[in-house]
Formats: sequence, structure tokens, C-alpha cells
Amino acid sequence: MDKIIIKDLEVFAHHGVLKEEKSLGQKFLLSFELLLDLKKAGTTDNLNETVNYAKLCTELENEFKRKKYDLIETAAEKTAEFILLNYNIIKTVKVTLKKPWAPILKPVDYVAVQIERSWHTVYIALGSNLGDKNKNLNEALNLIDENHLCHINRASNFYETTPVGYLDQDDFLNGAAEIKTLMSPLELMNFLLEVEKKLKRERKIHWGPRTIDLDILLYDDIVTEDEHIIIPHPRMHERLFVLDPLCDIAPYKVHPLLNKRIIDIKNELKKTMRK
Ligand code: PH2
Ligand code: MG
Ligand code: MG
Repeated sequence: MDKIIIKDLEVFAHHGVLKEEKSLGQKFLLSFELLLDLKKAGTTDNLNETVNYAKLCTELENEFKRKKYDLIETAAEKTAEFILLNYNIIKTVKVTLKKPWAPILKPVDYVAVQIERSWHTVYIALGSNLGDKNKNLNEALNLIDENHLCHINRASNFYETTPVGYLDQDDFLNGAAEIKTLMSPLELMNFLLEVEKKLKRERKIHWGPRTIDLDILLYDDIVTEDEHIIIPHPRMHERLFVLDPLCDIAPYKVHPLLNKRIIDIKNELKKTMRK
């Protein structure tokens, strides 16, 4: 991917654990690699198709001076978030934050942190079989969209489905959505649990009735080895109530473990179910 590079922007600010650092302040050097597509700007010669780095540097200086953090880790994290939230066209940012006058009583050139942060594309499944199912799914989508670290890019149609697994319960309404997020898989999972709680989901019977169930299906193309966050969702490819809605919004997305398109997984599952 193309890049805009800003090296060693000098900013005087007040980050540090020591109280002298917070009162006196010191010099910081901020470097950035902004990943974005520069082809259109390059062919049209139009500033609106890219990032105005003069304006960005002024905004970064203001943002960086706005608060006093203990850690350069936090200052870097907030700066990365500021860029990704305010410049839609930037997909990924690498921030290097140097502290050349760090009061460590040793001769060093500088101490620094370097982080890389990105927007992630996630597919989630939604299901409800208690109360006003349509309203539950829509409220879940709204709550997700209201969080500043998440946007709903696309939502599927909602499908009435018969229960799979525990059968003695009402039919489900199922859907899927494509989300853009700055959260990590764990942060997103905890956030979705909070949304479920807000919609008054009570966990009683495993796979039993629920006002809302929100599951992460795919997160970029990652394959986790963590038994608490299994991505891709381990049963998504066996469930038509997941694949039908997912096919509305991402039929040609490739499942990163099965290495097959969603639409092909769905059609093959339909065929084996007819046998
Ligand atoms: N969710 C389950 C178990 N069974 N069946 C349908 N039709 N739809 C669901 O969302 C569903 C289910 C566990 O999450
Ligand atoms: Mg589920
Ligand atoms: Mg679940």
C-alpha cells in the first residue's frame, strides 16, 4: 500500500510519570507512516483525494498537547486513534514516538515506542428468538454503530429460521453485518457481550431462547489459536442461518481456513442437506 511519511515532528508537551515532567514539559519527536491509496491523487493532482500533511501536522500537534499522559504508550495510542477516526481515507497508521530528553540519568539518544493500528473488517452474526425479534436485531445494530470505534458498513436481510440444536424453542430471526472497527478481537467480543447485556439477554439454557445473540464470524483474515476467542467461528460453515444472511453482504468473501467462498460453502451445505 502507498504511504505518506512524516518524520520527527517536534512537539513540546507534558507527558510523563514524574511530576516534573508534567509541570515543566519536554520535547517529543513524532513520526508517522500513513497507509492509504495515493493513486487517485497522483492521477488527478487534486489535494482533496489525499491527506493535506500541513493541516494534519497542525492537528497532530494540538491533539498531542491537549492532555498529559503518564505513558508514551498512551500518548501514541491516542494519536493513532485520532488519525484513524478523523481521516477516513487512512487505513493503517504507524506511530513512532521518541522522547529524547527522557529523565533516566543515562546517556541515550532517545527512548521511543512504535505502534501500528488499523481499521479492521469484521463479520458478525445476529440472532433473536424472544420478544420483538426484529426490534432486538435493529437495536443491536444501532448500539454497535453508536460506539465511536465501530461502524456498521452493511447489514443483511433478516431471515426467519427454525431452531438448530435445542429444538423446543421459538423460531429465530437471524441476520449478519459487516463492521469496520478499531477494536481488537477481545475488545470487540467484550463490547458485543455488553450490547447483549443491554438488550437484557439472560444466559439460562445453553443454546436456548435469547433476546439477542451476537457472534464474531470473521475478523479480517485472522485465524486464532486462542480457545476463548475462536475465529473464524467454528460452526459458521455448518449453519444456514449464518450463511444465508452472510451471503447477502459478502458472498465472495473467502473463508480463511476452508479457503472457499461463502457462497460456495452455502451451496455445498444446501446440497448435502438435500441428500
Ligand atoms: N443460535 C444458536 C442455536 N440455534 N438456531 C437458529 N435457527 N438460529 C440461531 O441463531 C441459533 C440456533 C446458538 O447461538
Ligand atoms: Mg450463537
Ligand atoms: Mg454467542
